[in-house]
Amino acid sequence: MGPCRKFRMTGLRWAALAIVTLGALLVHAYGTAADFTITQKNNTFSVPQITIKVGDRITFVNADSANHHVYSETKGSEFEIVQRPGRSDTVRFSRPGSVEVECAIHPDMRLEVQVRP
Ligand SMILES: [Cu+2]
Repeated sequence: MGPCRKFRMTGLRWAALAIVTLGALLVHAYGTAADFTITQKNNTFSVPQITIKVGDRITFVNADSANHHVYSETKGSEFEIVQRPGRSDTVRFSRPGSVEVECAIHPDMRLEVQVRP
């Protein structure tokens, strides 16, 4: 019983250590995501360019009195949001690279999202 019990305890400790380490890695990988806000006002994005990291989120706010239709056709980062006035929607960017964001209603509206690895 002696050696066997000792072995089991050691195994449990290793398991506990592994769980704690895994948890720390998960927090590092997913817990540091940042949130950004891009407002659409006067048919313009509040900034023409923004740099974020993989996993970060951008909340698009429609502060105009007309609809906006925000979308991206960048491969791997496609999304589409039809927004009534006052609406806000959040998009998570999970692929590194440059993402072109436009509005289907207002062709002059352009936003470049640089997603860093
Ligand atoms: Cu628009």
